[in-house]
Amino acid sequence: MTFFAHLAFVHQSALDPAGEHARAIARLWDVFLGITTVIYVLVMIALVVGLLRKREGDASRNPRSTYVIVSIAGGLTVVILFGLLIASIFTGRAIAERPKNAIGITLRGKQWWWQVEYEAAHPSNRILSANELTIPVGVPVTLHLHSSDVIHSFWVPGLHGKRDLIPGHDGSITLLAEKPGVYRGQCAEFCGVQHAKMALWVNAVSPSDYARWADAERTPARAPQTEAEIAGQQVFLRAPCPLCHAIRGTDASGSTAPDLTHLATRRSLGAGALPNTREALGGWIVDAQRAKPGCQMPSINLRPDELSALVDYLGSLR
Ligand code: HEC
Ligand SMILES: [Cu+2]
Repeated sequence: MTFFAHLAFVHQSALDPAGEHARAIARLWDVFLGITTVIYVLVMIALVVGLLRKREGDASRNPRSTYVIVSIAGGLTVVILFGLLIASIFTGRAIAERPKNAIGITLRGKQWWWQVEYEAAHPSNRILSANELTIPVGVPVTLHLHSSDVIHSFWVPGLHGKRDLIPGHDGSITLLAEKPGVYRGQCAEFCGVQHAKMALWVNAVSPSDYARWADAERTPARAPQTEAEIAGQQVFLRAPCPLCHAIRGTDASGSTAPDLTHLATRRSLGAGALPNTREALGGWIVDAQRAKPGCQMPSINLRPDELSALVDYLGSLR
């Protein structure tokens, strides 16, 4: 990856809000930063003035006026801290709203990736994916958070604050994207050796693009077309891959690993471990343990011709 492509791949910022909730949090941050900056500057000025006076041996001030100044400063501190407390409470309220008729998505934290399941009344309308969410702009989306193993924490700073995923405990968080864009996030609670490689992305798109995306995502995997793709599908089904992975429309229905039905539409492999390119995909399959040591996918031995066909096949799963 070039430097700038890499920068785009890893960029995320809580100071660049694009969601209603993130905006409320960023505003609170601005208030805190503004007020504490003014206080810091005033304290530094007072310190310098005090030091200069002391050096000049100014003994003319009486202890009484010092007492008054300290009392006023103490009183102001209480008032300001109280004001900041109130501002925090209001922000907490603003971001705690749970709108009805939100799109529901179940998000499961796993060591070390995110399983994404769009809820639907009929099972065949469910969308299964990994490490990437697509949501419509202006529509609330409620994520139901679960963990399959240890505590993880969902954090997409452009859209909202953090929310933990705790085993045996149902949590939720509602996102509302205000403008189209790609918002990166990551696990924000140490969850084991590959915690740092547990990123996710939220693609916010227009409602019509969202509907188109959801239709495409619901359809089973594209059938292999070329000779290489057909051979690659055979490799996939004969190798141990289906034990863990599903590709809807084939016999592969493993459920402990990312659903690969539309793998080629994702931007990363291994929750941000690698960009989703042909070379990286080949490298990941034969040696996932090198790209993400300790991850739950074994490195798999394949002949070069098998690997090439398999990568052709997986690369065609748009
Ligand atoms: C023992 C279970 C297991 C087997 C067998 C297995 N995988 Fe995986 N695979 C995983 C897990 C778990 C992950 C997620 C790892 C992570 O991101 O930490 C994964 C991730 C992947 C990814 C990245 C998906 C994404 O969206 O990030 C691809 C592609 C993949 N596997 C392909 C394969 C292929 C091809 C085979 C067979 C040659 C295979 N896997 C065999 C468990 C398995
Ligand atoms: Cu983590």
